[in-house]
Amino acid sequence: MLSAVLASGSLASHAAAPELPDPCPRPLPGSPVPEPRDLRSQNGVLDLDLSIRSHREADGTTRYCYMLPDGTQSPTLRLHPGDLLTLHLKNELTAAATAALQLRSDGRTSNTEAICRPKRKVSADPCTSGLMTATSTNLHFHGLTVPPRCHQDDVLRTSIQPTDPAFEYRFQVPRDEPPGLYWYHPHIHGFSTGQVEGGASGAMIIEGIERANPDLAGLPERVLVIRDQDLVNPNAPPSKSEPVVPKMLLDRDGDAANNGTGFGKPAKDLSINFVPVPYPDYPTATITMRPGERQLWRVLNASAVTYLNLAVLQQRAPQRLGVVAIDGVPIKTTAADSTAVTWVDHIGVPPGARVEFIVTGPPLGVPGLLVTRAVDTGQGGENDPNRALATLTAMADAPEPQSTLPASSEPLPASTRPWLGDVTPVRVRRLYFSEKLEDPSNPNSATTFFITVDGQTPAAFDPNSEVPNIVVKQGDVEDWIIENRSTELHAFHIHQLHFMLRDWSGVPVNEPFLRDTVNVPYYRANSLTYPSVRLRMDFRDPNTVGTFVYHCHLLEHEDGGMMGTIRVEPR
Ligand SMILES: [Cu+2]
Repeated sequence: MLSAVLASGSLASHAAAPELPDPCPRPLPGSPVPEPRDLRSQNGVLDLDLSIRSHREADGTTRYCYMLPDGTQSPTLRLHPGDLLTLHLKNELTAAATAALQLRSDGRTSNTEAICRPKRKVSADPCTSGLMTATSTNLHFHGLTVPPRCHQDDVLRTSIQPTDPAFEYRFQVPRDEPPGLYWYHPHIHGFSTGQVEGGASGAMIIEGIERANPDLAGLPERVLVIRDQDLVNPNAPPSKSEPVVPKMLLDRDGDAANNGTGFGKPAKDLSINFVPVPYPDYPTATITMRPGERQLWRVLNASAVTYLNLAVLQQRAPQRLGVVAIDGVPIKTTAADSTAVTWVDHIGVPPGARVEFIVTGPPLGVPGLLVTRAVDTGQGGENDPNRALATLTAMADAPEPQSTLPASSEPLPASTRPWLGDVTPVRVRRLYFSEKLEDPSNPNSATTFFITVDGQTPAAFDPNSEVPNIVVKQGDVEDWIIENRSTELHAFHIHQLHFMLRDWSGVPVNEPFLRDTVNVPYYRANSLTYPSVRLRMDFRDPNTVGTFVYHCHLLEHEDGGMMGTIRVEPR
């Protein structure tokens, strides 16, 4: 090193400080879709060190990166049911970078919550401090039925500061956890949007989906994480190839509002495995496949606020997608119907949700396209227009994805509990989503977001409250009817458990799989009733004992108060 310096001349000639390498490097638009690194459990244990870093970009946005010690970002954590996860999370967030959360270069705040400090005694203990600042962080393991306790999956009190040593997460994946796609992300109330939009998220796979569905044995598998982020070109007009749309309005969160046409400026840009696909021209990322090859695509919508409606096109014609699992839970098979594949030509994925489906590679010379179709989020919702994400190109020598499902294995043991749909609920509860403008005459004034148990007074989530909104006995199964009294779509999510969608606005659906996140349709000003979903909630698992949260998975709404607490008491 010294000889290199001497050879290049005098040290005094280095006037400017050397450029530091970008601590959160990301691929360029149009890049091949990279696969996240797989970290697999060995002998029943997956042990890793992970750091979270922040980096302020020239445009004023802040990136958040989960990093392994070697600089790999957002690895996929792969464990089998019954395996132990030990994860040491080091908070390396910097105040200078996160200051960008408060004010962007275009003058808008990208995270409207001020720094909140709980009134109760502040403790330095990361298990109890509950601190909510832009440099606080923690982890939620979305979808897993792991106890809501510190070091496992608690987000109400657990808060790790940059001054803390690496914090250990340590839990066993339940032996009966359904095999499928789960994920991890930070969950500090008031700051979830900024951290998740900045890129703090990663996939988790509970192995063995081919044991639930033998049709999948031997298939190459590809993990696709779709994230959203602030617009790269916020002031650009829409592409000339698009139909002309009404003048852009902003919604209550300051994002481009739904204009009802399926076109125009989106609320957020999307990326696919961190390859950005920015408005207005949507330069696609690229995926190569062998012609006609079947692959299992495991798709996570890790967006903070963007709904997806995925389709694969060939020459504009939608291709059949064989859906095998939603939210980590394989579609239920019975003896009479052993091939649990539901064929669709598009599939909706709310923020936080996952979908796993079989895709067939296009023939040689026929280009394919992965797109998200427009989602009608309601008059008060964000604009989620039609846009392309990735081109699919058939190549005879395309490299295979890095992971392939085992060619054969033992079928999963039958569940020890009756199917949720066959259990009679012990009670019915009613909840509703609603919003309140600070100035009712100004649709752009600040909005408070509520999720309220019917009969209680609507109140934004209060981190200081020790009184849960709902108390349940472990072992019970309940039906929850969740209404939407606002004019925008919301996505109901509850930690620690899955539920079954029974009715969709009064129409029975009785889905043969479970979810942990579901859309609740929006209210139209002229309708006589509020739209609702009816969910069968499963508190039978002893791991659900404790206090945890349910909320809207549009994180701007969650940060804005749309969250409540539930305590599951031991039987
Ligand atoms: Cu919402």
